[in-house]
Amino acid sequence: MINKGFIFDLDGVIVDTAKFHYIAWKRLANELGINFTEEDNEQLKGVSRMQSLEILLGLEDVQKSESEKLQFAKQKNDWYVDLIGNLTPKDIMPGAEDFINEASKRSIKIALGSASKNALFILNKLKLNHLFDARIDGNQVAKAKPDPEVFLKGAEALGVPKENCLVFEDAQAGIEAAINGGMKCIGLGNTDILAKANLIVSGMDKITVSQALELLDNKK
Ligand code: B16
Ligand code: MG
Repeated sequence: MINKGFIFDLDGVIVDTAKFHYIAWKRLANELGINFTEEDNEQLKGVSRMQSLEILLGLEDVQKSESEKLQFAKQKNDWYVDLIGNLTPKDIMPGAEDFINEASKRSIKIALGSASKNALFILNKLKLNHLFDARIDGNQVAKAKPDPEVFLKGAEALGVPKENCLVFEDAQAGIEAAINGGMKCIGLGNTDILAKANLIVSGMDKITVSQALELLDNKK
């Protein structure tokens, strides 16, 4: 039997933490006098913490020193960690846990491929840690999405050739990372934003493992 792997992004695929990222960035933006909307927040999805800060400051061309930037990123993260402290398994997005369980039962290897440095903290809160054969997060990668590093490391950690791996992503930067790594991907969410994905669905409860495998096996 061919060795196959599914690689899951975390924020926006398994749990909706985007709202908490938004609250924390908005609080920082307010302190800095920067106008920051939910639409602006879309640009931060899947993007690393420091790059997110650069995008936020860039909205109004605000210049800060490197040490100030590190301090702002730490402050935002402290607020964010407070907000996600109450996550429980009830916050798992519909269908995600069942889908991963079913894939495991069918001997598909499961990896996490997240930009977040808080990924393991979140997985533990959701009590999902045990479902993953490999976990690659923002602490293990040097290059952020759309660079494919996080997914290539995921495939390598699973011991599955990258062409036999399927990525599940909610962010444009993540879809591009999968494509840049030569992997097929399923986009979760908005069809306009995720247009480059091989297939787009509105949530993990809208796709079956059989359909995902069909996409992976389709050599086109
Ligand atoms: P942290 P993902 C990403 O997670 C988020 O989508 C993105 O909004 C966030 O800036 C990034 O993680 C870094 O998160 O500040 O917790 O390290 O979607 O790749 O799972
Ligand atoms: Mg995401």
